[in-house]
Order: sequence, then structure tokens, then C-alpha cells
Amino acid sequence: MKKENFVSADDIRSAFSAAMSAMYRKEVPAYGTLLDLVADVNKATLDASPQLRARLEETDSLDRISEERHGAIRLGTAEELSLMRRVFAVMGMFPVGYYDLSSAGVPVHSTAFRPVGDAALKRNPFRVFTSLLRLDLIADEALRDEAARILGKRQIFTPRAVALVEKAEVQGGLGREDADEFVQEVLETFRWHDKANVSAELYNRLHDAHRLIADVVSFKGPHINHLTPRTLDIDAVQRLMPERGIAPKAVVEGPPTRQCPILLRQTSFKALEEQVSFIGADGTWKPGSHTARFGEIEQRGIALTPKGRALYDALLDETRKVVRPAADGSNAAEYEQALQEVFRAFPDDWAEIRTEGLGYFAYSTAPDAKAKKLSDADDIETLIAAGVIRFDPITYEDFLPVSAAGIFQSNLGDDQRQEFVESPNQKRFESDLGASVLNEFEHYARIERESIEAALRATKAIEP
Ligand code: OOG
Ligand code: NI
Repeated sequence: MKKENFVSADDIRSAFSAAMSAMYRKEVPAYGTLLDLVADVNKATLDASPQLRARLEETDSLDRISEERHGAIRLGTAEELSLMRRVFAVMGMFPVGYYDLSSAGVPVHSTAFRPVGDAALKRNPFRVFTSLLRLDLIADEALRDEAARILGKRQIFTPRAVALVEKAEVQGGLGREDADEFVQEVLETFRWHDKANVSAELYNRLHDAHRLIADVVSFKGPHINHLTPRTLDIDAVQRLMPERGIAPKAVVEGPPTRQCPILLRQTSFKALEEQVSFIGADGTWKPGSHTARFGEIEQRGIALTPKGRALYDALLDETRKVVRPAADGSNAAEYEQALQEVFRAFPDDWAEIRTEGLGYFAYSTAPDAKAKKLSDADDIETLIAAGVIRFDPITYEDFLPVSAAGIFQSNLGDDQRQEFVESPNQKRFESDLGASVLNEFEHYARIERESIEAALRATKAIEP
């Protein structure tokens, strides 16, 4: 087949993201309610702020807002992780970032599969936060072996999905029919299965070791555990959730409300208790329940430089020393106030964030650059001061380990916390993945650098 006849990876990703959202909406009706609420809040926010609407239109990102979402899965073995990498590659999604969650009491380490280029992100920014269970952090050796044995037996992809991945790799893409089939086959991996792989007795032992281990090991595949639309006003959605009959987690994770949003703010509704059945000794199914699936929302702000990120981490740490948010919400207001106060130390003005080197910006010629170009200046700062070149925040497309841990914790049913020895192991993760992960800071720095070069070239081309 000629290359021109291949469906683009961006189109396959868009189709997959839409199919996944439709499936999850059916499986978890509360997610549908959340989507409706987010759509209402986004519309109200845009109606109330023509300025925001104009900025999103200018930077070409208005269309993607309602399309946008991320999801999360938890895998059990290295083989699953490396095959998942190949599946996502067909959809133009590549591993970015390494997240160690052991220090936060969750026995996994993770990456995010996502599109990387600006054009691909604008087309559809669908991401999947993907965690790999770390059985090496489980103390009980017998249980560890049993979990490994069960995981070793399962096959999370359909034979057709695997065949189509191989075909895409050999050909360099998929034609229309294959692409459609690929989306349907891969969707199967993320589907919910209410019949467990294990007995209730084993489920309970896994569960006692850590609820997350039970979630990964006991089922046939890595069910999508949440999907997350993007909202333009997360505080409004958090406030309105109870009115629509859904229970939000205690506090919004991440930075406080600000004029100039930074990084990522997230909140979720609590995971639902669902009916499942376990394998009985006599071959019959025994009824039980499991909590795993929820809905989440996110609001994204500017990507921070290592200097900005260090300041963010330090301020978050400082806040949590003053007030640690309780899972029952009893000190939520106190926590929010402490967060607001401590974060006063983080400049809340784009120009200041830029001059202090705290965030990444995309540079371009201003709409009225021609009128303002009075000299041959070719220095970026002079051109900015003259209004010839403008700068816009680059959106943070990744995740935050402390926030992710908060999301994990609030959805593992209760707040029983377990301690693991902090043991990041990026090398091991990458060897299991079969590839290295992209460093997100280098990635944003490159986007910024390329935008500066392009803006300077465009400025030079303006006839005086
Ligand atoms: C993943 C939690 C992390 C986020 O948005 O930070 C995440 C999980 O619960 O499997 O999705
Ligand atoms: Ni999430």
C-alpha cells in the first residue's frame, strides 16, 4: 500500500479517544454527568470572558478544549508495558516523563503516553497515564510469586490487535479498514470485566497487601480507571459536582487558583463500588465488590522551567507542612487558604514569570508587527518591548507525581496509607518499556527555542 493511503496516526488517536470516551460513558454513567457539567462550565466561562475566548482562538486551541481528555491504566508486567508502547505508537503517542510514586505510598512507577509535536497536540492531545505495578515492593514473597504467576498467564490484547500492530510496524502505517479494526480491537483491552481472575480469598490477600495490587492482578485486563476532560474553571466544577449528584474528592490537587495558571490542577469524583464476581472453589461465581473507577477533571496552565518547578515543589511542600489535607475534607478550607498564602511567592504575571525564567513561552510575531517594526533590531527582548513579537504561555501537557498520588489515594477507597521505601528506578522502567522516556523539560525548552527562531525569521522578513 502506498504511504498516502495510510490513515494518519493523529486520526487513529482521535478515533480511539472518542471510542474510549463513548465506552466509558456507558460503563460509568457518572462520567457522562461530569462531561455535561464540564461542557456547561466551559461555555459559561467563555461567555463571561471574551478575552479568554479571543486568546484561545488566536492560539488555535479553542477547538481542542471540549475534545480534550486523558485517561489512566495500570499494567502488571514488563511484557504488557512494552506491547502497550507499540500499540500507542500506532496512534502517535510516545512515552514522556518518568513518575516514581513509591515515595507517595503507591507501589507503581509510570509514564504518560502522549502526542509530542505541536501540530499533533492541536489535532488531539489525548494522553494515557500508564503505571506499572512494582511487585518488588511487596514484602510477602509467597504472595508476590502468586501475583506474578497470575499476571504471567493473562493476555491483555486480542490476537487481532497484536497482528495489526505488527502490520503497522512493517508497513509504516494502517489503511482505513485496518485502522478502524485496530481501534475496535485495542478498545477491548481497556474494557471493564466484572468477572475476576481470582478467588475472593486471593483477592482479599492481594487487597490487604495494597488495594492497587488487587486492582491490577485480579482482572483480565487493565480497565481504563478514569477519563479526564479539561475544564476552563475547575473551582466551579468542583463546587457544582454535588448539585449533579456526584461526590468530589476533598481538595483540588496542584497549585491554587491564580490569574496566570501554572502546571496542572486536578480533582475527581470518588471511585464507585462495583459488583464483581470471584471464582468459587466449586467452579461457580461468588458475588463481591471492587472500587476502582472514577472520573476526573483537569485545568492546565503554563509549563514551568526546572527553576519554576523547583519553586512550585518547594511551595507545595511548605504548604503541606502547615496543613496536610485530610481525605474527609474536614480541613479543606484551611488547606486552600494555606496554599493561597504560600503561593504568593510565585509571581502571578506572565511578563514577570517570563523575565524570571520560571515558565516556557511560545514566541510569534504580533498581529500588528508590521506597523510596529520601526528598526532593524534583531534582539528578541527589544522586539518584545517594541510590541513586534508577542509571547504566549506554553501549556503543560504532563502530570505531577504528588497530585497523581493524591488522585490514586482518594480513589483507593479509604485513606489507609502505606509506606514504601522511596525507590525510583527509571532505568528498570525503561528497560521494561523497551525504550527511553522523553525528558519533558528538554521537550518544552526545544519548543520555546524553535518558536524564537521562527519568530525572528518572520520578523526579519517584514519589509520596513
Ligand atoms: C493514575 C493517577 C494519575 C493523574 O491525573 O495524575 C493520574 C491512576 O489512578 O491510575 O491519572
Ligand atoms: Ni488522571
